[in-house]
Amino acid sequence: MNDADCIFCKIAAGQIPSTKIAETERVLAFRDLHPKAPSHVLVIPKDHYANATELAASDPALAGDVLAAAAEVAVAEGIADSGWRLIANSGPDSGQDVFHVHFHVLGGKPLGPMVS
Ligand code: D5M
Repeated sequence: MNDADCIFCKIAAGQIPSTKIAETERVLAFRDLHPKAPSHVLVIPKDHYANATELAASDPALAGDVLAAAAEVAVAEGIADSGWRLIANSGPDSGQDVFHVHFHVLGGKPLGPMVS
């Protein structure tokens, strides 16, 4: 499942470069282009789902794989013990900019309040 106009589909297909952190058959983790913390990694399913609502409803097993990958990224980034944040903006009020579901793994400094 793929969307020809989707930038994260293109990253998953290797058509646009990214700094990969981890990859499995169905999941990819790569560094955010505009990091908001010392560690800022995006974890995506390679298949196209617009947001977390759609992913969870369509393929809960894949949603679990993405969560497990995010936790592995936190370990690999050395932030599992100090603390890290997992965010999936989903839908208009969230400020989601890229409409291919992605989970932000953030850490490496005290992150402050979650919602401003
Ligand atoms: O977050 C979308 C995030 O996607 C935002 O933090 C920038 C990031 N982004 C956009 N294009 C790229 C590329 N090409 N590589 C890496 N990261 C990228 P949202 O939750 O939708 O607001």
